[in-house]
Amino acid sequence: MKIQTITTQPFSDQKPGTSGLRKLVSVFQQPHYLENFIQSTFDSIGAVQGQTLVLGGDGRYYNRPAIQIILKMAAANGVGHIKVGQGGILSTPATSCVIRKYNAMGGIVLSASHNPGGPDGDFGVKYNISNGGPAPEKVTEAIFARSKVIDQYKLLDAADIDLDTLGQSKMGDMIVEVIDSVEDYAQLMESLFDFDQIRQLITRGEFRLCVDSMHAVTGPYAHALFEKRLGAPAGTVLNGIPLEDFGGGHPDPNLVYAHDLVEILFGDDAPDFGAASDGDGDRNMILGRKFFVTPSDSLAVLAANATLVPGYKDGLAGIARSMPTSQAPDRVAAKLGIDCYETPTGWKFFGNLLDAGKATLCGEESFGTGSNHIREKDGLWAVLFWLNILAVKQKSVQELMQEHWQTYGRNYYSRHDYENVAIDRANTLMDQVRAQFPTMKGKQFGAYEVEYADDFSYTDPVDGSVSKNQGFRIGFTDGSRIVYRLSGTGTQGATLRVYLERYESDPTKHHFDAQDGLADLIKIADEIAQIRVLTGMEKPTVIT
Ligand code: VG1
Ligand code: CO
Repeated sequence: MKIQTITTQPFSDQKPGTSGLRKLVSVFQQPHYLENFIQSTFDSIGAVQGQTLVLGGDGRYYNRPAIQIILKMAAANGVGHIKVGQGGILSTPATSCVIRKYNAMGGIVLSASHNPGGPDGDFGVKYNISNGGPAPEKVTEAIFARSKVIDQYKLLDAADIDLDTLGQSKMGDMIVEVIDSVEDYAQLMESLFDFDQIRQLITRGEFRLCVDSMHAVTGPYAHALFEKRLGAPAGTVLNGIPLEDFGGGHPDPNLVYAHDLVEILFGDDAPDFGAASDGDGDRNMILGRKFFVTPSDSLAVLAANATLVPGYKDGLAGIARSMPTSQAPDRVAAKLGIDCYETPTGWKFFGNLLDAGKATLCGEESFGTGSNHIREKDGLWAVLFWLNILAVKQKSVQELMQEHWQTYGRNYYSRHDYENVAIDRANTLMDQVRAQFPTMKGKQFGAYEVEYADDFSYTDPVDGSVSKNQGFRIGFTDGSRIVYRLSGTGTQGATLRVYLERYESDPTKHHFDAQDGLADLIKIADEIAQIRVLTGMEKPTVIT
């Protein structure tokens, strides 16, 4: 078999965002586009010769052709062994699990996560390092730098691999091993949670659950875990077959896009528990009967009850949350006497804290929760964690949440997204907010007085690396906050994210809908940033 060296020209737009490189499928399908990015990756991660890599994706359109191309490039670049998920399927958390379990050098995940798929949808590529986590900024910057000057890539002239049959074969000198997509991950879950106790809860007939895989990657995992290993009735998993276009849906587990599940959980005769996950399986939404759990609260509840779960029975070293995530977990950390770290948005910033043993649980407001069991957020792990706690406590989701608020107070929280805003308008808006920083302190907005206004910058406590420009924070003297950020995962126009948070200690005021509880701050956010005027939008496109 012959190694071809193919001449190419750089593309200028291969800068990875919050989580890998995401573009329209049609962009990735341009000649040399995917190849350039993959070769830039191989050129930037250190010697790959003889190394083991993990490869898989969320099953979206272009997953299989991309895998065949990457296999041929890996073989041509001298990779020794590739573990690829059967049918090209590996969820993001499963990839992280496999990298760690087999001491691989790293892995490539083909996913644009919660972005829509299909020929007109998005595709994405992210590289994970040997700890199983997303490549840190110094690696993604090196890949981008390389992509700007690349002039050739290597490809083995070989036949496609059969991705559907388990087992090993050879491509040139490289071993290609098609692995069961679920097994390693399911074993890890069994090692962390009390499956017997969860099984008792969900098979005794009084407790019903419903898990929506949104026709994305978690289908096979959810079937294997909930229906096979835990004995939930067939039909517990909805939309459990991964489809290349996610059935035309938007695989984003929130109240807007997971509407099938929301209808069931808020309908008559609703089950006790509902959960959904995203395209690549790293996000989760938790619902009780007619009850929604805010992701920030979910992290706080898991932290407060962690010792009830076998994998965490010895307690937590610390908690980490992304900056825009509510401060509900901070209150739990304070009570437990452990540190709570505040990082920029994106899971890559948790890696060092987890590796250094400073944090055990991590979370983001964007429906992401995880722990030191892997180095990615993990949707089904969060669902199992909740079920394990409910099985021990014998309480409903709503009771558990309300008791939590009684103990810690409630952090009213919401995120308002304005999608597909013209990029220059979004930049103008951000510039105008930034221009107000010097005169903000002490300013009064209704009952709220500004305590600080800044552009969040993070110094990693482990390696000292500094990440600047991570979002604007306006903090008020009562602890309330408004945060403005532009998304780093969208592929069309700009997405403005406005994060709103207010703390309420009085238990008689914990029952409001979040939008009502935050009404004043929502107005102030518009007053400061002139959102309606500058975006031309009367209201957000998505509220979570
Ligand atoms: C969004 C979320 C962020 C998350 C990222 C990747 O990023 O806000 O919290 O880590 O998506 O999640 P942004 O830059 O668009 O706000 V996933 O499930 O797409 O890997
Ligand atoms: Co995701």
